[in-house]
Amino acid sequence: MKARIAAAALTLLCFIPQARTQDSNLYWMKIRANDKFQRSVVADTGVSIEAVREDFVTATGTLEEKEALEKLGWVEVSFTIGAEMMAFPGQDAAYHDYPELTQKVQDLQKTYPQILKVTSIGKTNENRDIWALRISGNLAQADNLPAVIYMGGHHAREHLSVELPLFYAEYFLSEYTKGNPRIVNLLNGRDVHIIPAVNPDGLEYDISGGRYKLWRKNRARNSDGTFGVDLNRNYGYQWGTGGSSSNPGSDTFKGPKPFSEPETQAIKAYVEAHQNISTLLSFHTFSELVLYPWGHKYNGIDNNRDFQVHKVMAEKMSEWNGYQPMQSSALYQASGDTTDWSYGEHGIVSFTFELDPTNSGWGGSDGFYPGAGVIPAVQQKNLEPVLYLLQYADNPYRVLEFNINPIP
Ligand code: 0X9
Ligand code: ZN
Repeated sequence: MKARIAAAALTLLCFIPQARTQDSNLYWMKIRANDKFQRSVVADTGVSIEAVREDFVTATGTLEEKEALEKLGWVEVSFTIGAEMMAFPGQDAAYHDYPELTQKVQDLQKTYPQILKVTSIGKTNENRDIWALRISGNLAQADNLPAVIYMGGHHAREHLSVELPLFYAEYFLSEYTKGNPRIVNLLNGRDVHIIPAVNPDGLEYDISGGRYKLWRKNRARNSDGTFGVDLNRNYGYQWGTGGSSSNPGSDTFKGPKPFSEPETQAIKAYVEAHQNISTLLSFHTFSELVLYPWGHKYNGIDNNRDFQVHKVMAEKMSEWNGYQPMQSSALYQASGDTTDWSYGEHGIVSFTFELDPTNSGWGGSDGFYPGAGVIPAVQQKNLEPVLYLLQYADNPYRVLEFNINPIP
């Protein structure tokens, strides 16, 4: 028996994947496996085992993984998981999976071509487009207008963080078109960038098989056979200086080098190409916090004006959403996050929101899946902070004029 397992393992080890296939389908499989050793061989291919029975398992995996198992002759049944099976667990259907997000973005482009330009800013490991929406009342001149960038979905399981930027995109577009004077005035003088899902591979993996997986990272294939890099540890400012892991299997794996990942490379290139960006907001979940740099060290930002502008804006935004404002490292030290890089490298006034719920209300990891019922209220309570960052993008330091007492 052991010899057979060793042979099977060897066959798998010798299976050299062909050049990356364009097939990004996910496959459901019933796989013959009689004991824990055979199940480990199955798991080692990278498939996600969903159910274990006496003499078989069910699992989901990629074409490559399916082919590896077929070589062993262990696959009894397989079929492609269709779009409807990739969707969120039933009760959370209001959240957007990646096909729905793509459809939504394309629909918005068709409805609002005068004020919206949708682009793909890069491809993920699994060949998905990372969508960026650029919105302005003056798209032709947008490069010369003050700009803000909103992002969501760095972390796979933080689905609420995708629903906010997507909602604000539609809110801006529809309110502008309806003639809401506040939004018309703002958008005529601003350039808005929205990247609702930075990590679409992770998003899809987290919901694949109709069951949440508490997945955090992207879906990079690491050198040791594990999957995923923590995108919020992969940005290249003071990368790897604390609060991130060198172990590829860790949930906070920083990656083999700064900006090793297609997702962070795409954000880097996009921000560098839009030098007019002056304010940034990266949505995460959960804990109800408004965070600002630094994250990689306990000291505050040295430049007092820069420190003050972050502190004052964070405190102002907290009045609207009721979240707690604090320096990121006061939560915990972590290097390689988005906002340390965007402020440290580009001087962008940068915030991370940890959305609802609080730790106390839900406890444990349930907080990543608060249900669809919370979506509208969280979108509403964060609307004023979002508009505030848009309004002050022309010169965020204006907020200091009426907040800092003159030196006597
Ligand atoms: O750890 C993170 O990346 C963020 N929290 S989450 O639960 N969404 O994973 C917080 C990032 C804040 N930055 C630092 N603490 N450096
Ligand atoms: Zn997060």
